[in-house]
Amino acid sequence: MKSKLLAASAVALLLGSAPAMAQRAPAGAQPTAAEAKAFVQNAEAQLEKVNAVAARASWVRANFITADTQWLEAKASAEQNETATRLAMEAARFNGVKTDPVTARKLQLLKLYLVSPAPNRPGAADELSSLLTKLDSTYSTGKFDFQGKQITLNDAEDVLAKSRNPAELKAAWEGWHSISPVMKPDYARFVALSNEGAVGLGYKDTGALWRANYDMEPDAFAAETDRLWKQVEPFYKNLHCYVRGRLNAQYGDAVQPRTGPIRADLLGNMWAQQWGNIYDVVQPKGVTSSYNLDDLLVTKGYDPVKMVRTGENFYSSLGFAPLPQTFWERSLITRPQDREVVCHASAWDIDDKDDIRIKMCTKVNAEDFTTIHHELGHNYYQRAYKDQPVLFRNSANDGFHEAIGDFAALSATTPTYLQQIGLLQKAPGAEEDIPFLLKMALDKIAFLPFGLLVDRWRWQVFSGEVTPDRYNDAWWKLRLQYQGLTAPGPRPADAFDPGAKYHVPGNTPYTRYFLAHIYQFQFHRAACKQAGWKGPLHRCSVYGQKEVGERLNTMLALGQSQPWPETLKTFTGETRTDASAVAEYFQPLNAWLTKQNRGQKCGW
Ligand code: X8Z
Ligand code: ZN
Repeated sequence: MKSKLLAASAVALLLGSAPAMAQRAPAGAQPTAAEAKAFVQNAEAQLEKVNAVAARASWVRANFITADTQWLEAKASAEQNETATRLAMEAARFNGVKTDPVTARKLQLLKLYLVSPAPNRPGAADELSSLLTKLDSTYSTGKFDFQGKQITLNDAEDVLAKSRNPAELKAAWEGWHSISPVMKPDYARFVALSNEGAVGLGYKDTGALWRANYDMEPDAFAAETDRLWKQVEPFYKNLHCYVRGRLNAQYGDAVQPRTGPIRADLLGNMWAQQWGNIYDVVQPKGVTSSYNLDDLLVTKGYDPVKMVRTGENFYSSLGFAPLPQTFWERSLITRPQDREVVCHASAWDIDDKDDIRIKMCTKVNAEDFTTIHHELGHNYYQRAYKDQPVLFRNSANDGFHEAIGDFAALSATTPTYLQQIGLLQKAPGAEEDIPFLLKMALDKIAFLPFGLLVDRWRWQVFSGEVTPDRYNDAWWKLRLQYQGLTAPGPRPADAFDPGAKYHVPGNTPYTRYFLAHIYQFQFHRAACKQAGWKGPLHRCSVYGQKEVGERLNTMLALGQSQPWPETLKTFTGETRTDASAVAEYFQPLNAWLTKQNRGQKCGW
């Protein structure tokens, strides 16, 4: 299945079609460049057909989870998988043929089209698709008993964000993690099938297939992520050290010791991936923030639709056309009470024309204000590249797709902007830089190790280095190594904690978010420069900057038509992923944290 978080995939109907048969060369003869070109054209037409069905089946299942919609999605997605896998295999016929560069790139991308290609044998695609639909549905309908009531992930997330009672936090955390052990056998079976499919396409395993989609060798990409992590690790360690000290002050040694790892349920988020919700606990002593975006949204009477309208308005200010009427008619913006849905936020492109939608169970708070900008970023990207050929209708690499909306939110959460749109009476001055940057770092810097480790775990699982009996131990080894975290208590023998994070049962690669947390600052720095901004990076907002919008759209419209470094260059002038913009943005905070941590034994 293609990544549903961005676009519901394509499925090919192929009924009776004989793909590129007419152009096939006689046995033994080397196919020609013209035949290769005709083959990809035909392949794109087939993909478009299957996608049209799979996208709608996925949308319906995600908006109405029943046994029947799961059956329909699995069937459509199996057809899509079979088609794309068959086409990728057929493409091998043109290995070594000297084609034009566009055709060569498309042949390459055809092999990378699916997140998990199915093995090429009868029944395998059906089995793989059914497993994925079931895993995703199990996650999305997960509930557990909490204080005598059955609660959902949405409810549990509120507890994690707001409660300051460690026993309650632990219960909500452990409760949610009780929904995933049942997934483990299905996940192990899925890994085996997906690997078999990846090997059939010439990759070592599914992890290698995922790492192959960055215009470089898979091993070179893994090394790139190591290099980037080394760039940002010192900032994370500094933040970890400071936050641990404040948690110790709040909860005492018995709950959060002054040294060693942090207890994962104390950080305001179910996965401890963004820590902004505990700002009140860790805020700098003696400096108060004059505003709180959670409260402003509520007191100014924002509702979920108004939050989305506000997001749209930000993009319109950059010159992007308004969202289509169908966006408002077809999107799911709040959690329905009468049926089961996939609440994990996503952006959809149903027809590669203008049927773009979001699906999220929006709450009126700062986190979802940012998430709305994030999702809309996907939609504007999808719309920008819709006129590219099918195989180029994607972001430059998947990190770009995740970075666009976050880039917008970097401007759209500045006090200056909040004041411009009337949410905030008076924008604070430089005296509130540290509180502002700390809040941002709790989300953006805290995220980095998590963004890295989810796929570090999956890479090990797909390669066979970690077998099912070690799934959970390997997960916590990485949680400790990268994030410096520990579970709130001993884990049960059957625990499958990776399954309690959406993207694992949802089979969505995760390194993209790690990359996005670096790209968004590169984009922000470049955009602020284009806008002639001279002040500190964290105070810059590009709201209303049409020229920035135009240049952004130019980059987005390129889709995946060329190697991503060239695309990056069109907007930033840079050709490498580079965390120096992260460093620049957070420089004042990092210096402040270093001072706060003086005398502390940092690390774990
Ligand atoms: O999954 C998402 C988006 C949809 S692409 C809401 N994000 C990651 C997550 O929630 O784990 C955005 C930040 C990281
Ligand atoms: Zn996203």
